[in-house]
Amino acid sequence: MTCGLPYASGPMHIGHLRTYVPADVFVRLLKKMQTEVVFVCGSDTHGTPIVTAAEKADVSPEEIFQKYHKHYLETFPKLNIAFDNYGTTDDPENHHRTKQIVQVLEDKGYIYPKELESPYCDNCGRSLPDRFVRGTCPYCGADARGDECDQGCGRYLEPGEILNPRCAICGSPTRPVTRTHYYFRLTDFEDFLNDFLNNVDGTKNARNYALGWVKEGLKDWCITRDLDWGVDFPGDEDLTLYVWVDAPIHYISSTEEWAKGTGDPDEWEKFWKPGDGRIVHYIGQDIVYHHCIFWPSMLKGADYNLPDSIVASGMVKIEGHNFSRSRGYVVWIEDDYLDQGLNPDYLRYYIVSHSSQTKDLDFAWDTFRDKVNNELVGTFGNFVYRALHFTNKNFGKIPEGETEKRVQERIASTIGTVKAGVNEYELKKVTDAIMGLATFGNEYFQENKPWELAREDLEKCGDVLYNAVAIVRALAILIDPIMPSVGEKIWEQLREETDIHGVQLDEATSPLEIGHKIPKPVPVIDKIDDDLLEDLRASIEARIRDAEAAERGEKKVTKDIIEFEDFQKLDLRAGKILECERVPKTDKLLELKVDIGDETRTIVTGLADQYKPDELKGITALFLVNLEPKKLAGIESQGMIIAVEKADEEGIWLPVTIEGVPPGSKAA
Ligand code: B3M
Ligand code: ZN
Repeated sequence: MTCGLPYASGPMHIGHLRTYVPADVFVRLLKKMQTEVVFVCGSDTHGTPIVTAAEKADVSPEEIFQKYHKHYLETFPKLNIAFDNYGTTDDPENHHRTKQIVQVLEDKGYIYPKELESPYCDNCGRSLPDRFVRGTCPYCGADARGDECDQGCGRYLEPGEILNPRCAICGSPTRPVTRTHYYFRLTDFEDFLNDFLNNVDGTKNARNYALGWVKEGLKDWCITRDLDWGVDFPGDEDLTLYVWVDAPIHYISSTEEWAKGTGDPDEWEKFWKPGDGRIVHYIGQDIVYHHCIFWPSMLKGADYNLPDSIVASGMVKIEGHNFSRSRGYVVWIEDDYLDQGLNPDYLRYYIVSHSSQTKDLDFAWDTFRDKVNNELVGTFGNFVYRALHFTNKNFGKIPEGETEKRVQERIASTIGTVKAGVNEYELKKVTDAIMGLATFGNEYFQENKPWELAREDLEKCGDVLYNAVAIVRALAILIDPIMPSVGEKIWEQLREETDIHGVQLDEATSPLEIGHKIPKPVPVIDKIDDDLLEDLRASIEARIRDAEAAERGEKKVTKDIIEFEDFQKLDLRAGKILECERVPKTDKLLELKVDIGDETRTIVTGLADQYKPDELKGITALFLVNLEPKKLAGIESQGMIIAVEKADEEGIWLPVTIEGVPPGSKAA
């Protein structure tokens, strides 16, 4: 069982969880259905997504991926997402496995060299693979990135295919350069893919899109890039492999890493070498092409086991809008959710219960509150609490009783529906069935009125509560894969001694142990506080407003919060301008000699269009004196004058003057 690998180039957001949460729930359910599962994933560390992020942050690709790899490694467990192995595509195992597979493909004649004309930016002095280039999609006309029509039809684009290419970094038009690249004979696999796709299990969206692409006709696939960062192409050390070659191969090498930990390093083969092992891929809808076209062909060509199922999840919307980091329609898992003290299991429940696997998932904070407060607290938590509370109050233990036929049948049919949901990769069916059982429990309780029976017929009361506790116990087992912390809490209140995560679904129909102690219960789910919800909504609204303003070219209303410690790093001082002269051959620059107390600094400022040198000479103003020195028109500026831009007159700057203060006086 695998999940699409997150690029280790930015923090986790709700878009990631659209795949990881259902996948984790699915694994936990399979484990409760007597299936041996190994769940692997890892950070995607190669390709232009990492290189562009590293350049933006002015660090090495290694530094950026290590930072975010650590973030993912630490954050998944906080969401109760439990991989059996989580590595990186830069691990030695992955370099090794990738080279092995490419070598086999090469030996079998599936790889050949061909001249490719691809864009080069003279301004940046580099060739422009994948995300380094933008242009027009040749299929739908939308603005697209080099290897993917990300804003239009979503198609994978081959290098050289994009029209009107421009450099994504500096915007310059590009020049075509020719170089030998290496191609994978994808066209040899058309018949195979037709057959494979017609038989692969999983969701229809994956299969049908992919069949459509095969029908349109495939092109051979360029698998090398003119990029320093990645897995070296074995045939030409100046080239690296396209990230989509080594990324899915990590599914295999991550399983190898897992196998090493089990003490039997060959264990991975039982999944990946042809045999009885079944491979299930959970992916986002935007990477169907890579998983349904490239990947099975590579596996087939190199004699590995083929995927049994490909499950593609729909995309995420935020408050009704398409998910977009740049437009502010995003929920960051750490800042917006975990750091707010919200229980990860409530988000897990939202994701799997709100919409079906292949549909878009709309996340809205109001819906979140309603789902938690009504479904989880009102229906589920309320029943569990009432059943345990009445049992504890009247008996303190599980009373004499027997499961009624209709209760037994209802629990059994719920288990049946849950299993059907698993087989159909439709977890909404699973949560609907579980909530249905909780509703049944509430109705059973209301009908039988144990609070009246407690006075009138204690034996009958015991019988009813026995049945109610049987439903509670079943609910604990069933909810555990979706909300592990809630399953654990109920288990604890039932004073069960086993580990609930190991309990099989079928055990939900076992008879109860009469006389087993039932302590005073505590609610297993907490309501979402209205004030917190207001804060969350307000923060997302502010983010969207800022993003809209930025799009219109306006400045943010307020800037991001900085730590006090960061503020303290600023050395702000009164400085007296001793000399002031125009910098020759420039329109705006003035060169100042500034007395800052213990020394005289040269500071260059861009105020010449507003002040004559004489107007500034002699004044005392506020200066930042520990700013990194910077050369302006050949003169090193060793600080910055602080000035304010008038709110009503754009471009009019007034130095912050502090007359009468001795130079060197510090501001804080
Ligand atoms: N790293 C992330 C994405 O395109 C990409 C997935 C790789 S899965 C082998 O969603
Ligand atoms: Zn397109």
